[in-house]
Amino acid sequence: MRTEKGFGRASSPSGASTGVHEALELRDGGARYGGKGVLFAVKNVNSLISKRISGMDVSGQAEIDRALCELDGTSNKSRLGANATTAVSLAVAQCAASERGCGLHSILGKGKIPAPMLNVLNGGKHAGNGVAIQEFIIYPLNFNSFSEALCAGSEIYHTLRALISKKYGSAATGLGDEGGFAPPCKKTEDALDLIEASISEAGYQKKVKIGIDAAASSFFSSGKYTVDGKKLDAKGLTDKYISLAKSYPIVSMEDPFHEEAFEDFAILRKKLARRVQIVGDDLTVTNVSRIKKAISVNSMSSLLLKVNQIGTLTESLQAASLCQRAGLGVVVSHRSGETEDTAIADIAVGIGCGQIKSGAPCRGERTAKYNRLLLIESELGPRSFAGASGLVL
Ligand code: 2PG
Ligand code: MG
Repeated sequence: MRTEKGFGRASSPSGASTGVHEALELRDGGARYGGKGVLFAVKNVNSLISKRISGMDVSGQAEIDRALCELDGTSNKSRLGANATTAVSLAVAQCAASERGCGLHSILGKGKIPAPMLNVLNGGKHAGNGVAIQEFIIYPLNFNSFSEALCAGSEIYHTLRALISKKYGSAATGLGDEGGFAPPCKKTEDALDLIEASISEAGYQKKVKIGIDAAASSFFSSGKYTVDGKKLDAKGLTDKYISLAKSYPIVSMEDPFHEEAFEDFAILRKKLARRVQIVGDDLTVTNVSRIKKAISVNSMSSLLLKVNQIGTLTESLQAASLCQRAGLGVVVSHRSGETEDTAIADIAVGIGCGQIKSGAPCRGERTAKYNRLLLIESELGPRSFAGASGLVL
């Protein structure tokens, strides 16, 4: 995106474990790139979208995003592709910031640096290890600055690598999609034991907590959840989560049930009230109407926010502010298929939500976001670190 005084560049990520209600990511099909090409989406940017928004003022993000939605005309961006609209929408925001000579975060608002949620052990659709739970997250929140929190996260990550190598052999230290290790753990508890041991071996027991993203739709079929070799109904899985929360310092659970299970989310949320944050991702897909339902049923304490689930920055900001007005938290998130784009770091700072999920402290597309946050912290100062304040229990 170019204007007389500004320049903005952005790209759209992709998810392996997408919610069925997400906006459509337009792929070409056919043989090229195994069907995953994006020539149609690119053509939409260069023709339809370009024609519609050329000449508009980049400081009017909401008007441009409205124009994108109208031009698309569908409920799920299936005409233009949410990958096309996401990249354009974020490029507009970057261009507006560049016109004003400042970082994207400062045109969005508050300036609070989020605590990082680092996915250090991968399972589910992000790994081939047979572990049902998709993400095991370390959450360094009791620190005075983002840089100290990230340093602790990195030390724990490398301690974990050594423990995995000792237990399963060095061949088991290969990485999953989000840069976390993907060892062949037999049970959920094996993964949590390793993580708990690496936190304490690195010396951070009091300062670092644990989170999980079950992404439970991926192991749900015919009314049952297949976890650790057992088939559980919602009640059985609820009991399992409660027992895990008793045994480990878990403070956050994302998508504990499948993507239509608003009521089961609400039951777990009530049972773990004031102890564990319940996060909606596939459940709510950054979509205001699904979020309204989740709020009315009391399904979640926080929203997982992914711009490409809905397709424009404005709609994502609306989703965040709906949650914040309702007293819910927000976790800004990367996708398993990421690019080097760093806009989500700025969005998390700008909306002041206090929590960001960007994978392990490893692989360039993950560290790009954490490095961007280090840079923002050097601008805003360590006192702008949110610490534990973003966590909504
Ligand atoms: C999730 C995300 C990101 P994916 O489920 O929260 O961690 O994974 O991009 O595969 O949906
Ligand atoms: Mg998720």
